[in-house]
Amino acid sequence: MTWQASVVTLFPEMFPGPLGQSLAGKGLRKGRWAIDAFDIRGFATDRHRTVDDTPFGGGAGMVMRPDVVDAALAAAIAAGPERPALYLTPRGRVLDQAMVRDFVAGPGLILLCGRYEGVDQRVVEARGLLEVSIGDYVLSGGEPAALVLLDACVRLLPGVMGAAESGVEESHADGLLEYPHYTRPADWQGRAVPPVLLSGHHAEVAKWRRAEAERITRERRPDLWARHAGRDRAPSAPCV
Ligand code: 6GU
Repeated sequence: MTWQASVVTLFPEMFPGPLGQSLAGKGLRKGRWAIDAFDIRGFATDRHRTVDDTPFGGGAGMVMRPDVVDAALAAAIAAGPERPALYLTPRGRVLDQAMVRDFVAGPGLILLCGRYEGVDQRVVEARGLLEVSIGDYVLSGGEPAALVLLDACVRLLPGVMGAAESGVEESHADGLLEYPHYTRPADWQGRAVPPVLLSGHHAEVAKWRRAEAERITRERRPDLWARHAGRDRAPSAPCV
């Protein structure tokens, strides 16, 4: 089955963009996944092809009209199997690897990209859109966020990523950041590779890598470390 992404956007020419390159692009050409972009402007009904209007209550910027966005969403929904529909917004739930794994386990995604101040909230409610952010900073639109989210998904599809990376030993797969990597030369500018990696003792190498992954996670991401350390215990209170 082809994993299908349908993107609803004012900038359809941004897709597949970088995802047409490298392993994602190869996977696309092999039919492991597919992408179609729906131009929101094509669903405007007036002769000026208006997609936005001023916000009720006043304030800066423009808001994307619910009727126009909903018509574009309807076309995207009709273009494939029943899939989760996401609205990319900095107000959304912050994307993590567990969410990516869930998305990949399904038949694909519908991705609504906002521009301006965003989309009229009623279309988000009416279509049951899941609001997703890619991090705590602000982009000028949802399109780069959709590309990031799709990259994270597509690389996990069977037959997309190379045999070298199976996706189990990488950063975030087990809730830890990855250990550091080294290759030849063994001495470079007076800097030696950690000797254990040259020892040929596979169990010792595995132990060192595990310890490094834990140390780096503890030092750099205490938030991830706390979750990792607590994940085998039952939650003491309901998680919201
Ligand atoms: Cl999904 N959209 C925008 N516009 N900015 C963001 C974002 C999304 N995620 C982080 N920043």
